[in-house]
Amino acid sequence: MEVQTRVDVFESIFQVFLALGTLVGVVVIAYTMYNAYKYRDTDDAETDDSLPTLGELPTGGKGGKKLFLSFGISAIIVISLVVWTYAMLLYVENPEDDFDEDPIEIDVEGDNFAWYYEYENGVEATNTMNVPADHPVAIEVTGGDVWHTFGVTDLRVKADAIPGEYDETWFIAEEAGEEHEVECFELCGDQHSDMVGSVQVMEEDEFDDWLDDQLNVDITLETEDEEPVEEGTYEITLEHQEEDFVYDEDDGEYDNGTITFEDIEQGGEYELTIEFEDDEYEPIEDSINLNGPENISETLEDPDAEDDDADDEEDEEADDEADDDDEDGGEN
Ligand SMILES: [Cu+2]
Repeated sequence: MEVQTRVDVFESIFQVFLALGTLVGVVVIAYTMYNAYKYRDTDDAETDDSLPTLGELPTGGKGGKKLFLSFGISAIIVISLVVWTYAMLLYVENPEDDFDEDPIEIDVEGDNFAWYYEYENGVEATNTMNVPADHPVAIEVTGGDVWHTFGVTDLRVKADAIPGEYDETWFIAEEAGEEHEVECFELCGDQHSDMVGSVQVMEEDEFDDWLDDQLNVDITLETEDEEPVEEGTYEITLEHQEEDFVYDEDDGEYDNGTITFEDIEQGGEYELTIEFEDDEYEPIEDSINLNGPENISETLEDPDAEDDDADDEEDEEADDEADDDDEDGGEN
């Protein structure tokens, strides 16, 4: 069975109710008009026995059969509608068993009039959410400051974004290349109406490439004179702080002073260490937060030049003091 999207579900509920409502309306209005015409005022009213008169009890009920039949049919229609609609809504609430592929999961946070998204691999995005076409997307929505509501009318998505609470919902965007507007559906402050974003639908391959490309790191190494470091070898390690992901390289060589990691699978907080052959430079230890393409630049220090550094720092402090004096002078 073809997986139904939220749009399909709500569309069919709407169509069925519209069709039945129209049918009942047409029957009731037509029968009313028919009787109004049939019993219209003509001049021979006094002589016509078939006209109803005031206070006359209805006849021809066939011992309640007519009444029973009309109530019965109404009850069957109403109960079927309730059962069918309820089944459709149960599917909307809990569709996972019907999906033929695992949904991609995205955490959504509404905060300070903007929307923040985080994908399973730790990639983060703001306001624009990229999703693959024709693939279920499961979202978990929360709020950072006040009550917001994540809403995408085109996709029939509406989920409260409340601090400390997590509202789960899902959607399927069918057409690649389409863009659906995200709005805040909860009056949340003076920039409420600017709290907009979009859902960008991509081909599945395109989406996978995009997501992989988000975790590229370029590390540029420079000397203190801001010259790129081109020679020598190094050992580099990127280690995830919470999970078991380690990326490393021994005997690495620079490409234009840059070290590139392209195959990182998980974003998050990493500890970066670089050691240089023969202690040519001071080892580097840094922590970096990876949640998108990252360009990091590290300045290498010559271990023999430590004394010079100390002098430099003193010089800088002296400069700062001189600057402060200037500013004070300016204000007065
Ligand atoms: Cu809001």
